[in-house]
Formats: sequence, C-alpha cells, structure tokens
Amino acid sequence: MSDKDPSLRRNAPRLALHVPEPPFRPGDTPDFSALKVPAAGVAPRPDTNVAAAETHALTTDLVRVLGDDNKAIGPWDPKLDPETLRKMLRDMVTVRIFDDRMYRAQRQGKTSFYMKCTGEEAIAVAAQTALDREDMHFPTYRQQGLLVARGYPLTDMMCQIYSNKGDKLKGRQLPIMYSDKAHGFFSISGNLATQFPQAVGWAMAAAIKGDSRIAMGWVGDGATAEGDFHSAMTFAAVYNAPVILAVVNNQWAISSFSGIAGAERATFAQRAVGYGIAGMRVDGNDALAVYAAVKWAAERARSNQGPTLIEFFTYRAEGHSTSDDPSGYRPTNEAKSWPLGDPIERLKAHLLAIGEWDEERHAGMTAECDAAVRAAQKESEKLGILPEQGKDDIGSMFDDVYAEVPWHLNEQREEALDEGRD
Ligand SMILES: Cc1ncc(C[n+]2csc(CCOP(=O)(O)OP(=O)(O)O)c2C)c(N)n1
Ligand SMILES: [Mg+2]
Repeated sequence: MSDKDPSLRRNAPRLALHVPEPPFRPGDTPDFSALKVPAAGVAPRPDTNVAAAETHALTTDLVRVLGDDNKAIGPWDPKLDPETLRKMLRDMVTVRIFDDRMYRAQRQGKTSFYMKCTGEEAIAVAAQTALDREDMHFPTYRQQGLLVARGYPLTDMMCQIYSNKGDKLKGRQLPIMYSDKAHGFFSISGNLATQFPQAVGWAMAAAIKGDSRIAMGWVGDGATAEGDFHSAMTFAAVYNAPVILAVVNNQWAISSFSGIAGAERATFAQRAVGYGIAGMRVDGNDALAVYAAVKWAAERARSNQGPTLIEFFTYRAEGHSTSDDPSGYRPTNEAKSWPLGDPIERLKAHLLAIGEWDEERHAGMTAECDAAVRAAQKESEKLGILPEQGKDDIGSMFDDVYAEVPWHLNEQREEALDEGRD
C-alpha cells in the first residue's frame, strides 16, 4: 500500500464483511440444543380480522399444535375430524413412497432428474387440505403434495417425469415441473421466485374480477433472496391482495445454508413486519399447525383482510435433487438430529394417541399407497421412459406456440424433419 492510500491515514477500524457459515460441516456432530423450540399450544391465536401488526409477535414465535404427548393442544388446534387426519396421513405417506420410487427410477436411468420433499410432506398436504379445491397455487418444485392432496392422477405425474407419450406437457418442461390449471396448480418455473409475484398478480386479478378464489404463493428460504420476493411483498401489501405467501424454510438452498439468505439476522416471517402485512412462523413438521395457519390466512384473505406471510420451519431431510450429494457440505446425520421430528411419524403418533389408528391399519394403509404408486408406475412406463423418447416427434416443438406459425418457423420445422429422416 502506498502512503497515498487513504485508509492508512485514518485511525479507524478496518472494514470487514461477515460471510455466514453453517454451524456444522461434514464430520461435525450436529447440535441443535441452542434452537429455541417453544412448547405446543403456547402461541396465541389472534382473530383473523386483527390489524397486521397484532400478528407480528408470531413472526419470532413458532405455532405448534402437537405436544410431546402427541395430543393437540392450544388455540391453534384445528379440531379436525379423524377422517381428515387419516386422509392427510395417507397423502403424506403416498408422497413419500412416490418420491422414493421416482428417485429410484432416476437412478435406474428412466428419467434425467427428480426432486424429493422428504421431511416436508406435511406442509403441502396440510396446506392444500386447508384450502378450497378452486384456490390457485403458485408452487415451487417441492410441493408435489399439493397435487397428491388434490387427487391428481399419479400416472399423469409420472408421465410428466418420464416425458413420455402420456406427458400432457409434451416433454417441454423439466421432469417434475408439473402444470395443471384444472387442479389449480400453476406451471412450475425453474427460475426461482418468479411464481411469488405471479401469485400476488393472480390474487389481485381475482379481486378485480370480483372472484371469491384466493391464491397461495410458495417460495424456498434461499429464493427469498431474489428481488421477486420483495416485489411480491410490496404489491401484496399495497393492494391488500387476497393471497397467502408461504416461505418453506427447510434451511438449505442446495449447498447454501439459510444464513446466506438472511436467516442469521431475522426469521423469514419477520419480513412481513417491514411490509406491514400479517405474518407468522409455524412448525412445518406439525401437520395440524400447518393446517391451522393456512386456514387462518385463508379466512383473512377471503374476508378482504389482506395477505399473510407464513414461514414454515422445517428441514430438508435429503439431497436437493438427484444431482446433489449433501454429504459434501453437511453432516450426514443432521436430519436425524433435527428436533422437530418427522412429519409422518408425528401425525401417525397423534392418531394413535387419540385412539383413531393402530399399527395394523397403518401397515395396511402403507401397503395400499405402495400398491397405488407401483400400479401408476407400471401404467406410465407403458407409455415410455425418458431414454426411449426419440426424435420421432421433433416437429411438435413448434406446436402450441403461435396461433399461426410464421413462415420461417415452418421452414425450420421442415428442415428439422428432413434432418430427422436422414
Ligand atoms: C433465479 C435462479 N437462481 C438460481 C437457481 C439455481 N437453484 C435452483 S434451486 C436452488 C436452491 C433454492 O433453495 P430454496 O429456495 O431454499 O428452495 P429448496 O430447494 O430448499 O426447496 C438454486 C440456487 C435457479 N433455478 N434460479
Ligand atoms: Mg430451502
């Protein structure tokens, strides 16, 4: 450094940046004892028509319903009938089995890519159970539970994953990037967070049209660092849009831990405070808490009280995708040490605790889900698996894009078809 360097002439501390590092790396023993986990039943439940600021204490709290005794407790207990609880459990088990089979299908070379949601099944399944059939989701790639809970055919999901002849999207989307308007499931985009402002825009349009349906937008903890997250929050706040904005904080964004997106400074739910909208933080592995929070936010949106930001606190129990190997960046036993447990085990334990379930029924139900997934796989594989998809239909890539195909694209189609024939 030269004498002319101004920093040498200043008697001031040297500036430095903080680069967040995850607390545990491979080889470390994960220790979550510093994590504050409030007891179930303690968080207050404000009326759905309160001023947004009255919810803000919930943004640093954790709404939990299932207690250590596996019973439901406190004002957030949604008091669901056993039939609904069993349906949620079945859907969550189906999602897990589906994920396992599709993961294996990828490893067997039947498709190029898959993403599991292991450990996060309660979030999508319970959220959908709390909403109406007609409400519109703007999901990420980790909410397959929404489709399962809405009764979307498993075969159709698999055909999309295999990009085969039964794929309604004709192989134009990456595997698992489903789209189905009739099932209120907006096309998944690989560009993170784009769906967040779209959810708000759809909700605003619903209000402008005098509709009664609401929208739910989904984003991961990592993707909250995108500008789109903030645009969505601004529009939702300004226009009091009838939308539920969900942040699924599974603590990882591929190999980046949530601190890189700001989690060391504030909870993701606390971002609601700065925008003046309602917000809360919820135990994402507690299906009853997820259901109750979404029901609350839906009632608020439907009665024109405005948007709600909900952070679902969870843990991504497996790799980001089939292209990822988490053992390179976090301890392999971290998921097992995670104190909020497994969402399926917790809901099952609740049903057992209230005398509405037994091990035999659970085994029977699991076998039924397994059979349904296997049957769907067999059915979809009859229509092809990814490596079998040839160039036979190459001309179709120009279909469904223009009402009238421009002449130069017609020319290109002919050329492509000629090449394909060579
Ligand atoms: C705009 C954009 N940036 C980066 C990526 C690459 N990418 C895909 S998924 C992902 C991690 C997202 O993490 P998070 O939002 O926490 O969601 P999660 O995968 O944990 O569900 C990244 C960085 C992308 N698809 N789009
Ligand atoms: Mg994440």
